[in-house]
Amino acid sequence: MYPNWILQRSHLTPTRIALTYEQQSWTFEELKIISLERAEQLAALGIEPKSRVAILGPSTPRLVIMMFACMHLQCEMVMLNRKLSKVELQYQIDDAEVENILVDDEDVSLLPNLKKSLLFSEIESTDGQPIKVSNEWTAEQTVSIMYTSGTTGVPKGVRQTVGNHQASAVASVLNIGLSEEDVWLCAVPLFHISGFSILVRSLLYGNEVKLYKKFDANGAVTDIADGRVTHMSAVAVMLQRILQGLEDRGEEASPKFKLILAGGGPVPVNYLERAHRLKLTVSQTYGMTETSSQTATLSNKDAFRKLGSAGKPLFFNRIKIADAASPGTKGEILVRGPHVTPGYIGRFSERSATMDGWLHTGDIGYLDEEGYLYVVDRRSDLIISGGENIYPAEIENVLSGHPAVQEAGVCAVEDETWGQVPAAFIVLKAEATEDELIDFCKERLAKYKVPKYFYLVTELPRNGSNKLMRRKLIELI
Ligand code: S0N
Ligand code: AMP
Ligand code: MG
Ligand code: MG
Ligand code: MG
Repeated sequence: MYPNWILQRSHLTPTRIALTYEQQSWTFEELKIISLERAEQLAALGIEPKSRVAILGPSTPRLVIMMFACMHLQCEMVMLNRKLSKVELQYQIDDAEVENILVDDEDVSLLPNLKKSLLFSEIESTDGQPIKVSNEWTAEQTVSIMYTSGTTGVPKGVRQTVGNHQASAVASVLNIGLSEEDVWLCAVPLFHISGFSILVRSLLYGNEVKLYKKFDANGAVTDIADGRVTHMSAVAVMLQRILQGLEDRGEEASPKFKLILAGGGPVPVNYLERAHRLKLTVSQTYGMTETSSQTATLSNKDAFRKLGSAGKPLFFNRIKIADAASPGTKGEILVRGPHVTPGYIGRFSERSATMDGWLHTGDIGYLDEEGYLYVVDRRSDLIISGGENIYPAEIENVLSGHPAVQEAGVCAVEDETWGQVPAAFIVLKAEATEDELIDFCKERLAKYKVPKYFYLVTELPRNGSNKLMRRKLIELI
């Protein structure tokens, strides 16, 4: 039996603080009451139980309540990334065949069309219709759907079920531990699993979430130095800004602060060393959308002894390196466990996410003699900029659509701020300026995907079978 997490948590610890945002807080019981009311309002507006809805909005309590309301209705929530272009959002909305789009008033202008959308303000001012909310869920039920691209550049909607999320949250706490005073700072987007998994953990553990509308290094440094929060999830660029902030202020992490869970891409070892000097525990984690967050996480006590490692697989999970006969051998990272997605929706719904029960991540890594995972290279050609994934093919597909472009190749360039940024190599067949190409990309791609560098070349490096060799592009600079 899987309980409705919101009802169960409110039943167990009604008066504990669940959520804090700016100067306001809500207990679990308050969140339950408001989210049930919101569910009745959604029902009155025709949102059917178990239907698929897309949700778009900044990280505020309004969004959290809307998500919880959808969870009461057992809807499948397609989490839309606010940074995407209208063209990219349109693709996801079409592919997911959502029945409704719920949008925060603040984000209306980000949406491609308004036909099926409902504003948060409309929902909030509607008279509710009584509904029967189930206090039991099933493991197989899809809670959330997040789009993630593949090597072809075509995004796939990944299902994250009740069973996936619950296994992930339980495995996390078996590694990290829990106390009643724990407060998790959420400054990563709720549309990513990095952020949404914080809400799930809060419901299962009964701990407070301090929510930021957007990442603010200054605020995070204060919260960490004062011990106002005990945990935080971050990507490398956020960690760098926090370290800089602590160093500039001459402060250290409070002894009450327990750890920063750092993931979504590699973390430079030098950040980990700086963190150690600032008494800031950083646990690297290896996880992804397809695994509803962490698969392996370094435990606090190993944080320095195994510097650079993403830790051991969490309790229910297994990690295997393809074709590795002995420790230290590099190969593709394969993952198995109850947190692994059952598969995709939309045009990829027929495709299984696993082979022989293993998720083939495409990432390259090795396990040391003690079974600690080291991730050495990411999945084929994937570019990670500030924790956001970019597949070269997404950009190449767009650029090839420009009338003056004969062909295009994209690869990663190391970047001081973002870790990596995309660079485009272009063979022109007619005249076009860089500004024209940038504008063309901006209309079709999220801003962080627009190449930071454009190089005009006479041909692209290809192998004998005419396949683009992206790793050779960098040599053309
Ligand atoms: C790093 C962030 C916060 C940077 O955003 P910031 O500073 O707020 O930027 P803006 O003010 O919005 O914009 C300013 C300019 O910067 C550009 N820009 C913004 N972000 C990027 C970017 N990523 N790359 C390149 N450029 C960027 C804007 O376009 C703007 O440009 P101008 O000035 O020209 O207009 C922000 O990027 C951020 O929030 N990143 C993190 C996203 C994230 O959470 N990723 C993780 C996704 N992966 C997963 O969820 C799986 C792993 C996972 O679950 C996990 C990950 C981390 C920790 C824990 C876990 C876990 O397992 O639980
Ligand atoms: P996403 O699809 O946004 O969930 O991103 C997951 C991808 O981020 C993984 O497949 C890896 O390529 C990369 N990644 C996550 N954690 C780490 C890590 N600790 N070290 C290196 N790369 C990572
Ligand atoms: Mg992805
Ligand atoms: Mg900023
Ligand atoms: Mg983002």
